[in-house]
Amino acid sequence: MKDRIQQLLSEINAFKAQNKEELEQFRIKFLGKKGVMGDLFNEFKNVPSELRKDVGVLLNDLKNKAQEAINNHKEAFETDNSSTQAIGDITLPVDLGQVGSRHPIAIVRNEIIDIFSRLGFTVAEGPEIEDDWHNFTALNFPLEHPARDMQDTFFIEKDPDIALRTHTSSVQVRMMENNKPPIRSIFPGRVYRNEAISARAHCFFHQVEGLYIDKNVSFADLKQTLLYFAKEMFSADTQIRLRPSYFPFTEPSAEMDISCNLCGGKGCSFCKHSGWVEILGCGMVDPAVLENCGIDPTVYSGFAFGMGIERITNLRFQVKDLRMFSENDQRFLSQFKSAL
Ligand code: 2U9
Repeated sequence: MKDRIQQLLSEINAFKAQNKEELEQFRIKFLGKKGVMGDLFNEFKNVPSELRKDVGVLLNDLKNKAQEAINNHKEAFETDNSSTQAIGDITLPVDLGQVGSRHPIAIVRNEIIDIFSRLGFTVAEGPEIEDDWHNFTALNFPLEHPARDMQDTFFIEKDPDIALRTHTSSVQVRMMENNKPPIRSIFPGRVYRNEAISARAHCFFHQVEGLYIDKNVSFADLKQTLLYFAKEMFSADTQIRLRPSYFPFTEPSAEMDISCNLCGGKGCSFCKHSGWVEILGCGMVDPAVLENCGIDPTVYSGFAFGMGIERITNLRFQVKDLRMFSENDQRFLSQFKSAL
């Protein structure tokens, strides 16, 4: 029996658990109900009386050693949380847990800001709750314009009218009122419209608008700036085309298409087989708007443009349903980790 005790003692001294499971196996083997110590104490009953004292001391010593080994491991595991994985192997990959990612709208907004920064545009922001002057009147919206209707705009107060801004053009008005040309800025932000929520519409969305006012700014400057933007945002072989349009605040006005970035302009279901997709509106700032904002239209001219960030994001990432952007669903959001 003494030999057996010696052998078990060596085993205890050499014991090193790699994890909590191994430690528990060790505890069960030595101190568990049907463990080694139980067996030995049973056998102890048959030890001749002249040896009992010595064997008893050895047995108690063995039991204490086993308990001591368990206590030491427990302490080590408690101070080192990674020990559930392994003690000592520092080459194992670290578990970083859940790392967040930027929202796709923020990724695209930042890219747009980067591109225009390279052309010298600064970034300006303004209030989301606006008065009638900055959201409508200064921008040449006639009194009977449908955007002024309760059905289209979220009014907070009436007479004087206060509303959630319907575009970031209101920030452009503030920029012109408070600064002298040259002005070269972009205006990112959230805007609100009273729409029934569906895959294609929401009661809020995000815009980036832009403004360049100086002496001799021409439509050629507008075209070249927006061509540069399209090539940087999509690909170097992207082409643009401008179609005449109408906005109260620009004259002349245009809508800009890019060659479809999915089929390369050959025609596909995304571009409805036209080879072109609309991405923004633009134009030369109406002289009456310049005057409203305290800028002399006989000295200065300028261009402006506006785009929905959701639309640009759809083109970049093929997100089909607008609601995905505001549902906060991890299965959707975590797909943009690598796009940062
Ligand atoms: C001032 C003068 C001119 C901004 C412009 C557009 C054309 C335009 C839409 C694009 C998609 C809004 O997000 S959208 O629905 N915008 O088409 N925006 S020109 O022109 C301005 C703005 C402010 C003082």
